[in-house]
Amino acid sequence: MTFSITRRRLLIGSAAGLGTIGLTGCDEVVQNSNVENVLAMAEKLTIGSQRLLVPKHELAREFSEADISPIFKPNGTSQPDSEEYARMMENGFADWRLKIDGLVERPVALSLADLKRLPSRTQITRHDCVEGWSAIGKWTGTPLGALLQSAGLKPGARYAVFHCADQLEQTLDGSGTYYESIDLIDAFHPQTILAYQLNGKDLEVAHGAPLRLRVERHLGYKHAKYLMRIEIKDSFAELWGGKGGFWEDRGYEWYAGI
Ligand SMILES: Nc1nc2c(c(=O)[nH]1)N[C@H]1C(S)=C(S)[C@@H](COP(=O)(O)O)O[C@H]1N2
Ligand SMILES: [Mo]
Repeated sequence: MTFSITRRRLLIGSAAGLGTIGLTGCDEVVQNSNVENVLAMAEKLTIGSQRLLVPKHELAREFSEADISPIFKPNGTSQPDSEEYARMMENGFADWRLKIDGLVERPVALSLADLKRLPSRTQITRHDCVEGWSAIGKWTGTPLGALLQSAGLKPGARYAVFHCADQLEQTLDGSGTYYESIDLIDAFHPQTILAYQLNGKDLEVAHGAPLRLRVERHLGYKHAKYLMRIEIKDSFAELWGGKGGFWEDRGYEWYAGI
């Protein structure tokens, strides 16, 4: 059962290749000292006031099919306006690739079909936007932890940065591009998934097609849509406004725990 898998078990055994991603059998893989270092660092991150209040792997509430909202309001970008995105959309995202790079042993570029072949998780959760609305939806996607485990974290890895396809603000230097970041504790949380389905259907463009982050226990703006690249970093201080996200650079909290 997925819930019983601890972060330690997920982190140990990063030597596995993509084909062998599975949420069992980690114990058979030789322990990797780099990964143990990462674990030690990640442990330190728990020393935040919110983290002392919320056990790190406590699950967000999950609902039943009957609770699913009839309408899930799209918010923020409802369609990235770049030509590149339009071209990918036209052929059903067959040419889209999710890059995972930065502080990883094995950078990868995954197609939607690759992601769909991997073990998935489905969860019915409530999305809370700071603008004052909520909606319950059923999300299906690939657990992020398993992907990072497969890519292999390098020493110094502390954050996953999500680069999106949309520019929410048109600026010449690209600083208006939507991006987000989470720490490794949230990256390895069992409900943190890269979702390609909402309510049993491929994601609509308005909800972030072809892939968006679900990081339950966090406010809506952390759930980056239109994912293009996940960059593993030791710090986000040098990136754009330095606060770890498009909205964070404009004053929102980085740790948007609910
Ligand atoms: N790339 C991108 N991701 C984004 C946004 C956005 O504008 N661009 N808006 C955020 C906000 S504020 C919310 S509430 C949710 C909305 O998700 P939805 O459109 O599926 O309802 O996406 C978040 N992720
Ligand atoms: Mo939001």
